[in-house]
Amino acid sequence: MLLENKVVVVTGGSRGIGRAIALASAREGADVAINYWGDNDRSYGKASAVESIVGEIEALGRRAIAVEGNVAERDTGIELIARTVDAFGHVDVLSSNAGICPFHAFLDMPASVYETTVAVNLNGAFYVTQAAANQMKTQGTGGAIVATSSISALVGGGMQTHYTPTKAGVHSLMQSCAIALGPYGIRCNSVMPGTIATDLNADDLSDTDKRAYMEQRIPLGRLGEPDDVAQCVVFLASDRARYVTGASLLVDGGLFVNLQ
Ligand code: RM4
Repeated sequence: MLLENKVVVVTGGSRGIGRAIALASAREGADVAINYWGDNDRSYGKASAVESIVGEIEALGRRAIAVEGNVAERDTGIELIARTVDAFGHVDVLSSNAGICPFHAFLDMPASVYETTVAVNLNGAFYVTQAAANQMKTQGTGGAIVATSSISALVGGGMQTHYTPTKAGVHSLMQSCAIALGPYGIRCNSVMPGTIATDLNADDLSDTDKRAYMEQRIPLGRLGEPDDVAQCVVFLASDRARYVTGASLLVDGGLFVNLQ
């Protein structure tokens, strides 16, 4: 078990990639604290997304708590870590995963769309990372922080002018935190998912031409699945990556390198 008896905190952990990270962590022996913001997703049957992910983790014999909060607000990260320590006694891993991508044209983008995307994706990552790192420093036994950046940290999107800078910022945040936190034995890395089929891009990919275009651009021939990313997060969080910090791992089926 790669995360035996570890305590893993996952922001945006009730759906999409975050849900897969929470489940993969539990399968590898971790107890999990899930942050979420809003719980109106009924695609998991009668139970809400939060109820169902907590139930799935507990069915694996691991413990789970769910803490609601908007990561864009600094106190959310502080409260999330405090609730985790209250429940499980310590924090070993942070998956800073929460993010939004409301596709929108650049020229008429309202300030609210831009500012909310920056607040959730970048400010949120900063605040939660800071809260987790302070707890890990206090514990004195190191830790691992894995942020969900994106292929979009490296390349652009015409409908993502607000979004791609935040993912580049998350990538850079991990690089700088690797330096700042290395002395405490805290490793900081990012994953860079390509096009992963989640509710984040369900509307965008409901355009069958767009979906077909993306699929044919990917050398492995398929869109990614949330667990494709979660497995890489588990690796970076685990002791197998004990000498890896400040790194980023593309999880994109070869999309980034595929010019022709
Ligand atoms: C990713 C990448 C994908 C998009 C999602 C929402 O960073 O840009 O193509 O579908 O964001």
